[in-house]
Amino acid sequence: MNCSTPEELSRVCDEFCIKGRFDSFEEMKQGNVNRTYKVNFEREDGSFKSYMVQRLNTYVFEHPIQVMDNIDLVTEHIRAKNTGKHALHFHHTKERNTYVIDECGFWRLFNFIPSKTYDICSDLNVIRSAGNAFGEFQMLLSDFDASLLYETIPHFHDTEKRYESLISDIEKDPCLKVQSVKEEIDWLLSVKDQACVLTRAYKDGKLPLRVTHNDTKINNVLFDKDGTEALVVIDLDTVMPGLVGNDFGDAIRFAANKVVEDSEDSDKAGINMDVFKAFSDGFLSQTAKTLTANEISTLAISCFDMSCELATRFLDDYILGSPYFKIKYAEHNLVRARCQIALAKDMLRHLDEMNDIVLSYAAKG
Ligand code: GN1
Ligand code: MG
Repeated sequence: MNCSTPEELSRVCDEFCIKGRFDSFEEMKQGNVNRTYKVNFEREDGSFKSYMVQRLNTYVFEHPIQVMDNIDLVTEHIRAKNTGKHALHFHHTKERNTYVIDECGFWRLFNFIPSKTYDICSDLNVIRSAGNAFGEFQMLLSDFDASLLYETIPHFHDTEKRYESLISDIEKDPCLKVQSVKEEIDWLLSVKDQACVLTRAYKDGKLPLRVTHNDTKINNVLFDKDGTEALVVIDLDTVMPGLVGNDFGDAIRFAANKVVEDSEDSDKAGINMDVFKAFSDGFLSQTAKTLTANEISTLAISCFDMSCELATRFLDDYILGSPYFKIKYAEHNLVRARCQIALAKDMLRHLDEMNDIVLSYAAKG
């Protein structure tokens, strides 16, 4: 059934009691798991208002109501702090639910915020602001009771478990792809110990759990229309207990890569050290005071670890026939994996330099 039709979207908006005439919609292509649409309504006074309608991927999020419960609690906590910043506003149905379930799946709706987002950006002020926004987000939740949160995707950033899944799927090889990706597999397995440093340090009791965002791609920060001021951190589906290195490392592997995440030019992938510096500056200006020495010492390696984790996930999904990440063509996940591997290799070459930068900004913060 085609769920990307004006009729279906208009029906969903109706359930959320949106007033006015459904005018038009467009699908937003950024996310790799959920489907997102901007819908435009004409109100009685002739003005237009837009909303974001999202169909949650229930293959990825098996308990979508728990996802919404988490978001409710987290946004409420942030709103109560009256930072004067934007907050995500989810609409309710007549039954006071923040979701609608129909034949197409699980829907939610939130206000559209006129804004600009970046997939890749060389403006260091923007990067610093993004670092600041993710650091601030974590600080706003530093007094939030983590035991109230569901673990929406168990073991989400457990890199060891991600490796275990890859290894077990290599053995099954359901789509007969393994032979063709031997080089990628061999490299990922050869760096397994280093890729799991962050996960191991946590399991050995050396790192505290915090409430983290867990999906800190720079396009999850909305900037104002000029593109300079960070307005709000979005995509709260994976807010869960986690490690500071998960947020820092994930942000760097996305924002500081010289090419986009799914670039076919993987030989051009690598870490842009200016972006690394600017993001570290912003992030640590917010968080340094609260971080332990162990946490600080794992930030640089966390970038390598998160790049390997994502490479493992993309490659695993490719081996399974891509049931998880949205793909635009058959080899898309393999291309993504190769790009993360090339980035990770370059990070290894810069690891000492990255560590020094982290230490210097941590000392300033
Ligand atoms: C997914 O859909 P999106 O872009 O928000 C994924 C992240 C990955 C990212 C890679 C729930 O995020 O973990 O880092 O793709 N989200 C989930 O681009 O798996
Ligand atoms: Mg996400």
